[in-house]
Amino acid sequence: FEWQTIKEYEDIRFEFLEGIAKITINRPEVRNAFRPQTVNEMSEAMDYCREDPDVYVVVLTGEGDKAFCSGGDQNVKGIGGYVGKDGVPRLNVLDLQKKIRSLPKPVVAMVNGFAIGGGHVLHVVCDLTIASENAIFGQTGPKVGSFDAGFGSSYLARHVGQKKAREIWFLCQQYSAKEAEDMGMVNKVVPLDQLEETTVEWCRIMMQRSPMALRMIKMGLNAELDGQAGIQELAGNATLLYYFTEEAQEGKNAFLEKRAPDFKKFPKFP
Ligand code: 2NE
Repeated sequence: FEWQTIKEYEDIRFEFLEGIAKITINRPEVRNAFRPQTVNEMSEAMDYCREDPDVYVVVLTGEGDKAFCSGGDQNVKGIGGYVGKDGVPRLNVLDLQKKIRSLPKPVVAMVNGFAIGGGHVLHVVCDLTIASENAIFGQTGPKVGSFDAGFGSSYLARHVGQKKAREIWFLCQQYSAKEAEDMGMVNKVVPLDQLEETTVEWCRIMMQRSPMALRMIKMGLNAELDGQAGIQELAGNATLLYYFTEEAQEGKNAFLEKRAPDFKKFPKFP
């Protein structure tokens, strides 16, 4: 595939192909672990994907054939979080998780190797996961002095069930792609040399579907789990659709024309 660079970054590659934006964590020397800068760059790329009408689907992956992402970069873990160039400890990956979840377009994790720790959580929060046969999944938090009791646990439990989620976190063992698929946290497993081809094929299929329908389904599935924040997002999308109606336009026009609105003429569906 001939991916075109959207923007040059230090820690990630950000590329485009036929409506698909691909974000590749590009730190293979640390198994694609993220530092605050990596997360900031991914966040900016996600914002671009949200705003650009030419982007239909986002793919998240890691450079090389060894790792998708190995979580937070332990070399820069300070007290209170991961320390960036500004010297401030942060856990800014939590904001990125929320961005992936609320992006009104499908996000696909293309897992090409280890998805471990915070890297495992990143695939969990993506809408779909396609993995290569060599991919390995797992949590390490309780082994290395960390944990993610947010999406990394509760949303994971929605995929694999409470017992398995507790096993994954309490034992910190590694699981093959096949085991991850059997548990329900991976959609499809393919040989490594077919990973990108399959991912692009799935993206092309989704791009033939109605973007608004996919958007509403994503928001509805989120809303069931996300409480008031989830309802707020689903409601925002309902408002967006309402603005398309003549009924909504009548309200605004009446205000601007300094007259009483006439809502009686609009149909009331059963
Ligand atoms: C990923 C894994 C299983 C790979 O193992 P292997 O045997 O294939 O590679 P190796 O030799 O362990 O790693 C290769 C190089 O990458 C570095 C290693 O230190 C090593 O460096 P050199 O010895 O070649 O210099 N590396 C790998 N992962 C790194 C990391 N996360 N940070 C810094 N350097 C890393 C194996 O490497 C592994 O288990 N890695 C650690 C996974 C881990 O514990 N991640 C942090 C979990 S906590 C977290 O991510 C988190 C959270 O819990 C809550 C909020 C936010 C983040």
